[in-house]
Order: sequence, then C-alpha cells, then structure tokens
Amino acid sequence: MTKYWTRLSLLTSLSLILVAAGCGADDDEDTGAQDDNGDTEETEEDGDDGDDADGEAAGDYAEELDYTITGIDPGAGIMGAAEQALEDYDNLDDWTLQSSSETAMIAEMEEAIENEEPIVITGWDPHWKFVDHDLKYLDDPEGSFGEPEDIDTLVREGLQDDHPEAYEILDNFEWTADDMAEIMYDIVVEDEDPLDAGQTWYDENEDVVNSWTEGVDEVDGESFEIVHGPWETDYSTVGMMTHVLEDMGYDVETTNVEANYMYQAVADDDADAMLGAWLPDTHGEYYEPIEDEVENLGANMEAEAALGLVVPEYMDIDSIEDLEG
Ligand code: PBE
Repeated sequence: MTKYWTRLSLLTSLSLILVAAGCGADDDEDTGAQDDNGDTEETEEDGDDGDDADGEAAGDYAEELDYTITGIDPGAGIMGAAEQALEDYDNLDDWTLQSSSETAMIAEMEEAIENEEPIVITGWDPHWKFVDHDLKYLDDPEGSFGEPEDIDTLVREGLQDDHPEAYEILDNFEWTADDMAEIMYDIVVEDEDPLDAGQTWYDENEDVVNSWTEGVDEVDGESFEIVHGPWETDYSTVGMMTHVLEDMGYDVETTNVEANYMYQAVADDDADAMLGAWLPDTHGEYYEPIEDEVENLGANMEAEAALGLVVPEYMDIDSIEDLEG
C-alpha cells in the first residue's frame, strides 16, 4: 500500500511538472506527433501570409495548422478517440495528434482565438470553455468520438462494509453538467482554488447536497481517499465532494493521477472511490480489465458527457470531413 502510494505521488508530481511545462510524455503515441511548448509554432505561422481564419478555404487550414490537432495528456480517453478519428477519416491521413495537457491546449486555443487563427482541439463537455468562447464541435459522421455518455462513480470492493455512510452518499450523488460547469468556470476563469469553488457551489445548492446526505449518519474523523484525473472536470467534482464528505465527519484525502492509475488504484483498494469514470467509451479500455474488481455505483451525471474535435466558430468548416489532407 505504502509502496503504491509512493509510486502514485511520484507520478502525480511528474504529471504536474509536465502540465506546468506544457508538454507530456507521449511514449505510447504512435503518430510520431511531437510535444511542443506552444511557443515556437505561432512565430512560424506569423511569417506566412498573415491572413486570418475568416473565409479561408479548408485546405489552407490544414497547411496553416501543420496538419496538427492539439490534444491533452496522452492518458486521457479523448486522445484514444482522436487517434481513432485519424484512422477513420481518409482526409486525416496526413494529420497528427499533438499531446500536451489541458492547460497547455487551452492556452494555445486562447492564443489562436485572440489572433483569429485556426486551431483544432480535442474538446469535451462539460467544460467551461463553451461558456467563455464561441466554439463548435465538428460533425463526426464516422462516429469516432461516440455518443454522449455517463460519468459514473466507482468505489472499491468492501467500501459498503467499511464506510457505509460514505457509500450511501456516493450512491445518492447525482448532478448535472451545468452544476459541474459552474465550479469549473470559477476554477479556470475566476482562478479560484477547486476547494473554494466547490464550497461556493455547495453553499448555493444545499438542497441538492441534502438530497444525497439525508438520513445518513455522521462519522467521527474516518479517513477517505478519492483518486482523480488531471482535468478540470475531476477537480471540480472532487473540490465539491470533499466538502460534502468532510461535513459528514470524514477526513478526505485526494490524489491526482493519470487515467489508468485512477482505475488501478480503486481496483487495488489503494483508493476508496473515483467520481469521474467516463463510460462506456472514453475510459472503456481502463475500466474493462478491472470491472470485476470495483463496484460501479452508476451515473452521477447522465448522458451529458461528450467528446469531439472542436474549433472556433469563425472557422469556415462544419465537419471533420472538411479538414483537408
Ligand atoms: N476528459 C475529461 C477526460 C475525462 C474527463 C474528457 C478530458 C478523458 O479521459 O478524456
């Protein structure tokens, strides 16, 4: 157990460093895509003909983008879906997927928007970026990014016996994409700490929280460990749920890891719960091997989680098929 957590915290620090540096280890990417700190590319583009994205032919976008889709951390499920898109669409034969981190991708997106330049990112819902920017999903006629799915709560086996109160609260936990987006917005746009943003939402939605905790007994300082991924969706959820459990008397510890370790930690009983299982597709490859070693408490958000390729509204294309190769 101790050994495992050492490994986890090592990985956590590593992923934090990678996030801070705006680059990711993409060992398991086979696209040959290069990590990038996002700085140099813009200069090259500036030297071009200087035209903006408005009214440009789709073919020009491909060249201007250097046939690159800007992605996030290599372990994220959406990166697998984007790789699938590169295979499914003939017009994407020459394209590559660049891995980085959510923070670095958003920084590149915001820079592109500021200059009205084209950019294609891996995008998902719920996310604050759709509130703050005019963006659109590209149509996905091949279905590489799947249908809207659920976000499930997974707990370790035996949790119901060991912590029946927390089990019940997590079993009752249910909210909407709008709820989560409120917290995410405060974290990303208002630059609030996830715990502060979670507290604000809690204070404003006490009736919702009460519906999860009603009739559940308080406990006296039992420790509870939640594991989560390196994305704002997870920070928002965990920032909120930490207060809910702490108010019920738990001493909550949260750990940020890469997606596959998140599932492994719950399966190995190294963590009590995870609240961000995007299923059945996005995290299917992580979930399926350990499905029988965890307990799935069902959806905490139903059919509102979606993935795709996202571009600024001002780009003159509507479908992934319009990205020329
Ligand atoms: N996401 C947000 C994650 C899950 C939560 C869509 C970036 C992913 O694994 O792709």
